[in-house]
Amino acid sequence: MRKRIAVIGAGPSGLAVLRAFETARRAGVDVPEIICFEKQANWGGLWNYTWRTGLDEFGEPVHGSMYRYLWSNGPKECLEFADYSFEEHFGRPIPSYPPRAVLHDYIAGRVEKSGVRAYCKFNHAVKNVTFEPETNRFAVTVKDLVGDQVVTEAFDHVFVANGHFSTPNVPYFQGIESFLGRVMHAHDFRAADEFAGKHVLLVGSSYSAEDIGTQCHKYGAASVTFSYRTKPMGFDWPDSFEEKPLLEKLVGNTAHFKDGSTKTVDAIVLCTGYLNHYPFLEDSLRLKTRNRLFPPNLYKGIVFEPNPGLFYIGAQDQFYTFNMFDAQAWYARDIVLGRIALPEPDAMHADSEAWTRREEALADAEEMIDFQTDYLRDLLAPTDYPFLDVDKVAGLFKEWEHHKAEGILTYRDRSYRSTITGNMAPVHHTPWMDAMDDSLEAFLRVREAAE
Ligand code: FAD
Ligand code: NA7
Repeated sequence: MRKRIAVIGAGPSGLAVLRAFETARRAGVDVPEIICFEKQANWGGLWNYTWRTGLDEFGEPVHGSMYRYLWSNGPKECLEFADYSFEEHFGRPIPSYPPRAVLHDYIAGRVEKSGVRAYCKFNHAVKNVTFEPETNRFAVTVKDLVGDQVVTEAFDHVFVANGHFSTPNVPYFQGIESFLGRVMHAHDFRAADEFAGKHVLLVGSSYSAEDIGTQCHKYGAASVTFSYRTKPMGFDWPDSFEEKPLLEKLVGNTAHFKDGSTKTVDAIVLCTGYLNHYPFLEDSLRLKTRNRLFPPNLYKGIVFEPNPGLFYIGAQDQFYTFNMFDAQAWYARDIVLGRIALPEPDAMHADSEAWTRREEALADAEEMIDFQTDYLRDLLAPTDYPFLDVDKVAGLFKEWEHHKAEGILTYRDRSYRSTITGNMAPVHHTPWMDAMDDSLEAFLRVREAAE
């Protein structure tokens, strides 16, 4: 009987899986039947922007955490697919930091061209996954949101690709319930315009705080205050920014910080990260981890050791994104196709433990980049994924870190060389701080006019 695979989610991770199997199928390999269940109406995951927050039109939790005016926070050359360059998609080199719509177009273009839409069931939310030892198969229960029907089907493998930057981690701060202003988590942030003229407090000191803070500044916030738990971001911020230790309490609209200082603010955005959240998996199948570069009990960062028929794609914290999901998808595909043999459980665990131990000792961003680069190298070696020069990509990541340190408001004006085509990206026509229109048309059209 032909094997059946369920993929949960059609974001970049799920789409990588579809692309991996389709590439093998087109090369004449007999591949399993694949169904990708996606709860949104289209693919692209977080890159598929939604204005909604809270619950969607079907009462499902809104997946999207992306906001208007979001421009890539890393060079596109670091995430470029080895089998589909930006130049192939757009017909020419484009600048290094595209806005969200441009990246969505790129992700979608590759899968549209490879014809994998037929494998996707949109508006289908996975509700429950259990494992049946008698049949060695998974029972996947899915709700057709439009048809309002719930169906359970059997699969030999499940690929969990539901993303882990969607379910907010929301800590409590004393007095927050009495704060007379907007309080939200980054997950619900949609546009910085509402904060023009306002004093904004952002709790957290990672990517979301950094980017939402600079967005608020770009769109006219009166001041931006960050509050960190562990350490400040330490960028050379403009005068209207400050970094404070952890928020202790709110008294009315005044925030009190651990060092005894205070700041009266109009709005609070909790940039306190996300939970790896798999509410549809039975306990024995559920990965339990915080956001980290190597979650425990995942052989090669993908195979769920307690049940190796189950794969997780994109479950780790990410420097690398789209091309890492490809590397994972190709590796997992080759396990399913019998091209890569899984070792005994003890050997799998020893391997993943060595990675988690190494991760725990990482001291700074450069070491983290090297760590994830080595991880990719390990995954890529045994598969036929087209050559990806990870050493060059690692070099670009380090350049990017330096460029951010040199200017947190100007790093997006930089250009990098594609490791796939060898071509240098052109400089964008407008400095990022002045580029208020984030549409694909503006990004590409104005560029033409400027040529
Ligand atoms: P997602 O993109 O989250 O996709 C998961 C998919 O699973 C979604 O379509 C969702 O609807 C679906 N799904 C979830 N639950 C179910 C269910 N029960 N049933 C069916 N379908 C389900 N990365 C970069 O490379 N550059 C950036 O600039 C960048 N910016 C970011 C900005 C923000 C605000 C965030 C939150 C992340 C950013 N990222 C960025 C990282 C991002 O995680 C990846 O780029 C990528 O989107 C991850 O892909 P994914 O497929 O793993 O997850
Ligand atoms: P991250 O990178 O997981 O960072 C979460 C941040 O939230 C980090 O600074 C944490 O501080 C902070 N945090 C978490 N819990 C608390 C509490 N209880 N109190 C104070 N601060 C807290 O998530 P992001 O949303 O920034 O980024 C995720 C993705 O979105 C990323 O890919 C981006 O590109 C966009 P810590 O440093 O651990 O002390």
